[in-house]
Amino acid sequence: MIKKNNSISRRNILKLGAGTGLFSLLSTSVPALLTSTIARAQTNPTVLRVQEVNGRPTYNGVSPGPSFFLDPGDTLDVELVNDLPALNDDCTTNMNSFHGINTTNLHTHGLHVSPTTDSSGQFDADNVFVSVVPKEQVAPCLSGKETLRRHRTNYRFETADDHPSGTFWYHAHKHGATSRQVGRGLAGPLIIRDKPGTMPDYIAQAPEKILMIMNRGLVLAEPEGGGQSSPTITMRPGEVQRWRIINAQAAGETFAYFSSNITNLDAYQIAFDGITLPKRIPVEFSDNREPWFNPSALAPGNRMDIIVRAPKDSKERLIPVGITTGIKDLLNFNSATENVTLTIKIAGDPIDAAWSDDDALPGPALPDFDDKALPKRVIDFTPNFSIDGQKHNGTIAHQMKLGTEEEWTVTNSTPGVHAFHIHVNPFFITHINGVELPKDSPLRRWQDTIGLPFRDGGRDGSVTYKTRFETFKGKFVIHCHVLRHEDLGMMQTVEVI
Ligand SMILES: [Cu+2]
Repeated sequence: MIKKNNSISRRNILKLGAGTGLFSLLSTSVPALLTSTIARAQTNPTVLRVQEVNGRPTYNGVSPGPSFFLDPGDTLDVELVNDLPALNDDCTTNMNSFHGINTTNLHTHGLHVSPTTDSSGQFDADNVFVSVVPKEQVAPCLSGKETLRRHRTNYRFETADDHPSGTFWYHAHKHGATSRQVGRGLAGPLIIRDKPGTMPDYIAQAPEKILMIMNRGLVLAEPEGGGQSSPTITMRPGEVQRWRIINAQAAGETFAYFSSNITNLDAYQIAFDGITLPKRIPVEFSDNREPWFNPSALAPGNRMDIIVRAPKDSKERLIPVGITTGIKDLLNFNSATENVTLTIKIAGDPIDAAWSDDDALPGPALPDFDDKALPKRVIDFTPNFSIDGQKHNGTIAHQMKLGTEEEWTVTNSTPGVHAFHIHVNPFFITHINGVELPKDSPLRRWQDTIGLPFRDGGRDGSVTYKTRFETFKGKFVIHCHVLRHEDLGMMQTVEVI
């Protein structure tokens, strides 16, 4: 259920799976199994029921889960029901091991919402310390730092009227089970629509596709949930489309970057991690630089919106797009990468879709930082899946004051690759490896997740950013979004006071 905050009309609109009009160009051949699960999902869209299908967890029988479409200011109500079989595997003395694999919860990745409860205090919000155990679970054996919910819980995510519009996502975030559950499919898109009149017409009018890079490959997400792997997207010559791309992988060091040459296709990045850029930048489909230097590479957790235009004078043809995932091959660690493919099919009569040669975009709708020095804080990603030398233990590692601005440097003193993610508040990147990014660098932007350069040549890798802790007090987490690393201990509790 989604409703407006402070709505005089008390409008109470179901938006889950709405917007099918936008997706009318989607594939025509939906398998019978998928059709029946769509129908089931629509009968009670406020519920996300975690249930096994063919031995894998799903939301309402499908993976990815149904898409949520919100406007800024909307409240999203979700009842999460854990219908997985009871497993009494929680009783571990080591919380930084794979455990509690049928216990789950819900995280709204990238949203600026409360990390504790809703404003009334009655409902859970973006609180990853909540653990929803299966109905018949006898011995949850929680660590003492978690809040037990039996079988189900009600979440209420309240966004503000000025919440950034963009591509976000939701996924399970139960420590010890995150990589397994997300990797097996407990993830779905969460879109906050642009306010009318903010985006240039050629973007506002473009049909949209949501693409999720998942363990099973690249998936064209259906609004009702589920979707086609290795999809073909059909475009008429001259057609303009907006693609919202979510890197939801939880396998290995799951970076993703475009690796194919595409000729004659206009493609521009217009948003990153759900935050609109001040100007569009061309997508370099053949850019194979390291992910932290490649503006179109996606660390696990990152999202990118691109606007694409098929060539006007094109004959009917197929354009394969390779998306290479896994960073090890790129770095010559001698391990396999997979190629996740997308095919663009140019077909049909030409269309003269709205377009612009003006690169200007409305920008992030977040205040800039000025050049004044800010209090500094260093977070170090350390060996053996630890942060600041400690594995996750539930104690508060850092406290920040509400309403303050800080400069953080996140270092990586390991030779491995990690992806830093912080909940609730995004950050504005200013330096990579201690070198300030030029003012016009496409890497100088807002993100909520970033790949960390590794320790190399005797020097730690690092990323420096400015951030502000706004609106919400409470405990939340920073962690590695290589989710296996998070489960094994690479997570810290922090608190805004
Ligand atoms: Cu990591």
